[in-house]
Amino acid sequence: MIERITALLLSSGLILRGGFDFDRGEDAPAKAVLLVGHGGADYWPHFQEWQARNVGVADPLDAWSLIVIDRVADAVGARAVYPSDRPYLPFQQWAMRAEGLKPSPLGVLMHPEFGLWHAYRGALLFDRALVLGELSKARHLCDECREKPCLTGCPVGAFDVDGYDVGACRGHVLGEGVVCRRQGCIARNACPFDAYRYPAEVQALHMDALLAG
Ligand code: B12
Ligand code: SF4
Ligand code: SF4
Repeated sequence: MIERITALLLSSGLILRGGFDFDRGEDAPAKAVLLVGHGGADYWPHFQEWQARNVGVADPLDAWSLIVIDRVADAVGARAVYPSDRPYLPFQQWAMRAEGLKPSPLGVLMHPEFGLWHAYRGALLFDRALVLGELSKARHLCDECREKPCLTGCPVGAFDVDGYDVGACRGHVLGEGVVCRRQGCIARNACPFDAYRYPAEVQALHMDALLAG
């Protein structure tokens, strides 16, 4: 089934991002979950091609993700859920269990290959166990990073060791923060593990979503 899902996702640029069986007796929405997302911005040309044919659709990235991932869910007998579904589902906690990731000081999970440049577009919930096997521990790149430039990059100090000041960030991005608005978060872009960094136009779309939320 994993091969089937991988093949079904191929034409979207999205990939499977691991999964796990929920523990017996755990308060969980299903018996097992597989996460769908992207490392880097491989999905971008596929999404853009769809968007050109669907001008004016609200929340276009969410709308596109729903079409792609619902189709996969139907094909494999799963139920699809999404990061923006309310109440919010614990996508990052699931990702930590699915891929053995840990958070960066920015809150974004750090991936050993993709760095900070990855995200989740949906999840497939199964009413049966999948028995996926043991997870090997992922290398946590932040442990190897002495300077931690992500913590000093924000012009308004929205990120520090205590967390993320959403109000300060939004205020700057809506006001003087032209660089953040057009090229993405300066703090995130300061991370040296940037082989999969999203192009500026992709970062700008995510920033628009942040401002709208
Ligand atoms: C609400 C939300 C926001 C809010 C507020 C965040 C906050 N501090 O409360 C806003 C709109 C500000 C936001 C911003 C961003 N977000 Co956001 N956000 C969410 C959302 C929809 C819900 C979070 C939640 O409450 N979950 C419910 C709880 C129960 O789940 P959880 O797994 O336990 O939640 C964890 C997070 O809340 C995390 N956390 C705590 N503080 C912060 C701060 C930041 C910046 C992040 C990323 C996470 C984080 O700790 C919790 C415990 O593990 C999630 C999707 C989701 N469903 O989780 C995305 C999500 C966490 N966001 C994500 C991202 C990438 C971002 C941004 C970096 C980029 C963007 N989308 O523009 C920005 C960061 C700001 C910037 N300067 O660029 C990704 C993280 C992916 C990853 N690689 O880890 C997620 C998973 C969405 C996705 N599609 O993949 N976000
Ligand atoms: S700059 Fe260093 S500490 Fe910050 S996210 Fe990147 S690797 Fe982690
Ligand atoms: S988007 Fe700009 S203001 Fe917000 S945290 Fe990143 S660098 Fe700071």
